Amino acid sequence: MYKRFVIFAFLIFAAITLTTSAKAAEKNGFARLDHVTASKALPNGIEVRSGEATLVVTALREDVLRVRISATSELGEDASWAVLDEARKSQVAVKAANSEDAVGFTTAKLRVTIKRNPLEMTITDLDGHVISADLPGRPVEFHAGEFRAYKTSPPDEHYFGLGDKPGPLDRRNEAFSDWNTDAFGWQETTDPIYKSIPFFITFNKGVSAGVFLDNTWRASFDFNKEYRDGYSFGSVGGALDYYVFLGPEPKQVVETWAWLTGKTPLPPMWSLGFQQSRYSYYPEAEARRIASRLRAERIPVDVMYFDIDYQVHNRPFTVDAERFPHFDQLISDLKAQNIRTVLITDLHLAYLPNAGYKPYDEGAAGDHFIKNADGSTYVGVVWPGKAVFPDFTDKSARDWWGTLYKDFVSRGIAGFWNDMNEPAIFEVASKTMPDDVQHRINEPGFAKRVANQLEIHNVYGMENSRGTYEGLLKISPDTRPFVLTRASYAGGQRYAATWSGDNSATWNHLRQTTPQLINLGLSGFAMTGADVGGFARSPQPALLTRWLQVAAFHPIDRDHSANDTFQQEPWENGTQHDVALRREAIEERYRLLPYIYTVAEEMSRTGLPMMRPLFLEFPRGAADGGPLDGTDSNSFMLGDKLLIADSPYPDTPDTYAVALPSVGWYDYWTGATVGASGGRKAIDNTIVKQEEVKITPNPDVLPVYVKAGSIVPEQPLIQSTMEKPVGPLTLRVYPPVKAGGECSGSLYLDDGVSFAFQKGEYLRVSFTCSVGADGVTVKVSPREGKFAPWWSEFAVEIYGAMGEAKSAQTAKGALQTSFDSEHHRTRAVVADDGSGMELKVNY
Ligand code: MIG
Repeated sequence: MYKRFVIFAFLIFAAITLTTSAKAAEKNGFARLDHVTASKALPNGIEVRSGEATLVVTALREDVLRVRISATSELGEDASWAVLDEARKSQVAVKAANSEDAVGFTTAKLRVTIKRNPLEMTITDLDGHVISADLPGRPVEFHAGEFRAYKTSPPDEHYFGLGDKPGPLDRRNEAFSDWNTDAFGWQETTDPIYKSIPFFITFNKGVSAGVFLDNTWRASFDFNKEYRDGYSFGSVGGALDYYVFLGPEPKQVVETWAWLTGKTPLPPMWSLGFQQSRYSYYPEAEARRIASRLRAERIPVDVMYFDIDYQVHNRPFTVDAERFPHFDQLISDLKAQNIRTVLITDLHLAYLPNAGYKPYDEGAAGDHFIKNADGSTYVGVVWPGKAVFPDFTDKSARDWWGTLYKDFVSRGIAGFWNDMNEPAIFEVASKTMPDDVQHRINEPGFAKRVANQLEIHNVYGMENSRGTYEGLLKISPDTRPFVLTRASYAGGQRYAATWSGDNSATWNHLRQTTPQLINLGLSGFAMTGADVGGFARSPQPALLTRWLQVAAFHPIDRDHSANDTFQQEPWENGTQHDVALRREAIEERYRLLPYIYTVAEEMSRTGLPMMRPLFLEFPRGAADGGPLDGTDSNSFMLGDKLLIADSPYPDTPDTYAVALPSVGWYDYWTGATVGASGGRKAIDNTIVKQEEVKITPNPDVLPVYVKAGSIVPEQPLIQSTMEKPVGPLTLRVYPPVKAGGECSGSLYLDDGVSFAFQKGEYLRVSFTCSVGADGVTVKVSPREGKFAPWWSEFAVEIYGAMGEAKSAQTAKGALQTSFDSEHHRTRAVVADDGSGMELKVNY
């Protein structure tokens, strides 16, 4: 009894000692940067001390600043999972600007002023526009590793980004935290969900800036909740390391974000086709039934997905031979039907020692799995039951993971899907790994060390998708990989496309896709989609129809549904009329592929998202200086020419107003001019005032507009990108509404799958048009690049035509034209020999 008491007393003593030392650490970890105690000019910035604490601001470019703050005299390791080395190591010389009250510096574009007492940092452009300013009275504070920075927030400032966090497009009046979470059934108010992208864009009367907190720990953002006139960001650990960069154009901010963290690579063209998925297509006969039905229904499609049930007991990198006795034959038969396959390959490898399961055996032999604090291998329960997890922050584990794809690639699988990589763990309240599991950091540019889950969690999914992407590149160096990931971190666009996870089959979720995919694109992730029709539950026929109509204009168009729902392929659950509308929507996407692919190429070159908010194209489009995309907007742009304007209340028949920037617009379907051009009324629309069209919802027609002054390339209908279109390349010409207005377009094309485009095997053409007193002139530039087109003629369609053209000619002579009064267009077919052409149509 006495002995037991002694042991008990000792345990209590030990516990008290531990808590006291933790308290001491907390006390030591306290710092407040409230006044400048010393400062030192640096060639590329400034170093400031506030007691023990340190603040270093450096200029990476004239318009890009990095701010690093620490509670001590040490800034800590300079490494990043997100920011490219080249960008992080860039620097420009600055000019010190010190006064009695303040220290700071200027670059050619920005001014940094750090008031001495109280310490307050303000960043402005050289005209004095405030880009970022510390909130008075709220200096940066550290408490035992936690920190928070507060900034002023003018009432007319708006915030965008942070990835696909649910809620309205504008982040103002919302607070968020970053902790990658398997959020099945998430709703509009759910936070966090799968991804952590701690980057946002400020927008203030057309002046934009970017703010990026490069912190992988559980970070959080508060916009105007704690302080109506302030926003703040902080984290529970890691470094206070953030970047502030000036637009002023929002497009420049997005491009600079791409400079910092990389661009979405040019995707394989087939990934822009229609994708049919479900949890899950099995057995083999069911997969064949779906493929054949898609073809029989003449629903264009490029991809079918195989979800977890193709595997043996959900063990990644296996194929269930009972369900799929002729798996290889199936893959090649699908290919013969012009359908590629994407396989899910989750990261949780089955814990199966001595069972001949190669991923486990190899991973164990190579010591590639995550460990517990005591050094044993961490085992968590997921789909395969007990599972082990590759240590993706260890380059050798990542490289090994990449080799697991060899077999599937050689069997003809086109793409891979990394799900559950938050990482999701079953049977535990936290839904993820314990905080103290050990991740090895073994990565060029990083100090070799062990980090716990709290630090690595948010970046784990991104490194999983990186392992897949880089592995695929090694296996087939001349094939563009397609990887779809659920979890990621800032910069993850370099490795994978993404989707918004387990949404629901409700009208509100359809509505949510607009702000979610827009914010993802603004956050760097441009190749995105949402489960079309909704994942959880089953859509009403009208919802599935409208969702397929809208998603035809999303970067990724993938119909996917959960295992306990009704079948959700386009022919299911609807009348013949519904099915016809769904088919037409997908067909239109395939006709538009030349434009969509051109937009994708622009994305890969510039970092601009494919799907865009209106304010990105028209930052000064609204009369009050705010973003055009108001809280009740459900509009988005695909590239810079098409505007998709579904109702903000898509389940009601209520008439709604769409704000069209006053540049002139055409109805995509009818060709009629609308809005500011003051022309004819579109079929369903009544012009209310210059900038506004009123739309009465019509289930048959998704409102789509084309910006006046656009030339949009389209192709004849195909059923898959593996088919060559037959016929001319159509150039839809939408003349500017005012004479002398701009009019342009372009086309990019290549083989769609390889990297040959990097060696000149591509084709680029640009188009212009001009409106004169007597007609319209359309010019096509000579072809650039070595890639041979599938067409030999252009079908030029000039919209806005009021009647038959008087004549038409190119340098080679006169041409026949035809007039389509229903679509208000003149059509002429012109041979294309690659040398360019000029067509004049006289009215
Ligand atoms: O726990 O693989 O978000 O798209 O169909 C569910 C089955 C696991 C979640 C994914 C979903 C996928 C499903 N997965």
